[in-house]
Amino acid sequence: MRHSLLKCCLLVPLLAGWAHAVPGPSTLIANVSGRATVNLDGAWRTIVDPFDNGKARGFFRNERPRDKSDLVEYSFDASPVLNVPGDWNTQREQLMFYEGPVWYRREFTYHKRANTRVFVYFGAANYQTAVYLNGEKLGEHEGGFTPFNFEATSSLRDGDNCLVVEVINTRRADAVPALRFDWWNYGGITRDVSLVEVPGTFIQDYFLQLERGSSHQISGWVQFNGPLTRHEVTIQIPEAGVEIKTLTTASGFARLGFDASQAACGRKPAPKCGAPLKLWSPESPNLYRVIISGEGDTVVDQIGFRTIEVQGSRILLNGKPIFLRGISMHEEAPFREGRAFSPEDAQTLLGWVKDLGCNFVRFAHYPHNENEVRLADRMGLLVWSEIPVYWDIDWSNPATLANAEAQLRDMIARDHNRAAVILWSLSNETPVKPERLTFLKQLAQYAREFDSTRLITSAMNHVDDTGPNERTISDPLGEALDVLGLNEYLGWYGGRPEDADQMQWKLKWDKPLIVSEFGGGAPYGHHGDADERWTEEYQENLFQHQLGMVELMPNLAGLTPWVLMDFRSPARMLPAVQDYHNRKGLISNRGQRKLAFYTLQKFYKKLADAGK
Ligand code: GCB
Repeated sequence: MRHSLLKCCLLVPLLAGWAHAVPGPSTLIANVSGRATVNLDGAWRTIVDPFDNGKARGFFRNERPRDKSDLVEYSFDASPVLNVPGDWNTQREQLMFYEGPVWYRREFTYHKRANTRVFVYFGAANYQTAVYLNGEKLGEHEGGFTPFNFEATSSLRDGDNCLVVEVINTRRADAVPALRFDWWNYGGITRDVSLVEVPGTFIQDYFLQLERGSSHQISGWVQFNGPLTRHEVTIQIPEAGVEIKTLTTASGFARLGFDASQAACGRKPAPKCGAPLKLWSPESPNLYRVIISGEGDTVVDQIGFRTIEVQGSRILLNGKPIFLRGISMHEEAPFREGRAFSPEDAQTLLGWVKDLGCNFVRFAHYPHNENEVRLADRMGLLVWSEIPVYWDIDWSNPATLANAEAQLRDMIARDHNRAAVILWSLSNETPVKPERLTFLKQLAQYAREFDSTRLITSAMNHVDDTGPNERTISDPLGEALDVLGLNEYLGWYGGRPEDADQMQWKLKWDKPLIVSEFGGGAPYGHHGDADERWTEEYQENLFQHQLGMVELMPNLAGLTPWVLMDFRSPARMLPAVQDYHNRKGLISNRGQRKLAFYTLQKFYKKLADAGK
């Protein structure tokens, strides 16, 4: 669990030569939407700075000429605005292909309050961010899809304040992801920004989940932040009759463990004594109101309780085998294009996932915004969540490993109380070589230390041809995973769709298998013969043959075909067909459903009717 990792991170620098690059424990404040916040979204003044002059020239000071002879060679006041949240690429035509630094400025009025600490919280900014408040640097963050926060208490003024943020989306060989990936490199402050107000000592994070295999034993922890003394902490789950009190250690950490069905027993009155927990599942996504309080701070969350395990080739949800009827999706905005960020975007996208007949969704290829995960919790959609360790990256670089670990840590820290999330994915289509295996095994170990309750997976694409029409999944990474993910594009990147009818599959491990990708591209409305590339008929035919094949694959526990909706990609240049879009969506970026949508919908209905 995370706490043991806190200790191990402190020790690691002494033990390993590269350890200077290992990040410390997450500093994220959990459940920001459940706190007092001041929203800073809206129109921010912006300066596009392709040569990164702003650092040396002190843009973070937001200067104005003091008199008419003064030289100040920039002006936020006179510069155009960009909306936050939002990528810059789709807000200004000139910025569609831009990769580089952009400076953002937001002025706001704030009235300071006694005994209140204030943090500035970013849902995400792609990719590298530096944050300055009233000319003082609060901190830097790397990684385009995970949240971060910096304490602002001592730099905040009572009255007028000025927040300046530099965001750089330049790709780098040592970054995560690195130089090549098949999605648009949307830059900017892509998710909400807020000030979070908390008491001097506050509940920074908590983790409450059913123990693996138990329908009633809840375990976890609470971590306070503030002057280090022992605190009393109270956990209440009123609808389950739970009220537990415990003391933290001197470092503000409390480990929890209680039997939820027995928690009310011994109290008077005790109407819930012995009552089983109403477990969370896709059929009944039951969320409990959970109240955590101590030292004058209170946080309220909605938490579902369920177990997720592997038994041989099967995935068990609440002790029963489940087949994951899923789809992969990008965080791409429906209808308007660009990065999705809002509750409305989430409602549209996950509404389509539900219409397909899914009980599962793969958030590819990076952690998606919290609105999506929270909605999945309420809708009863199981989630695969992934970090952007994608294709080839700088496997031997300790800083790259530390970066991937920090993204993994913060993805888990943000969502570890969401019942919907059952799988943490470490990587997508990474090449088989020893340094990559060492890297990913290390990440697998970290993931299990951060969260021992969920399953670990990766989308692999390495297969061996082990006979005529026989392929074996034998990537050595499989050994480190709980669930194997396979991306295979038979009928699109090699062979014909009909070849799937003869193909036999073998696995090196007796573990559950999710076919995490297959598909083919077709712009909506482009019709022709089933053997004509880029037609809806080709895509439909490919899905028909793929579904026939995967149904017979050994250990098949789920599917997430590629992909829910068309998305922008710099790698997809074919004029009139792609126009810089990956067209493998079952739905176009304008919301039109292609023929293959109905093929998959019919297949999932058949499975659901058969009780799968
Ligand atoms: C893949 C990748 C995905 C691509 C997709 C494609 O294997 O995982 O990111 O977009 O194939 O369309 O080729």
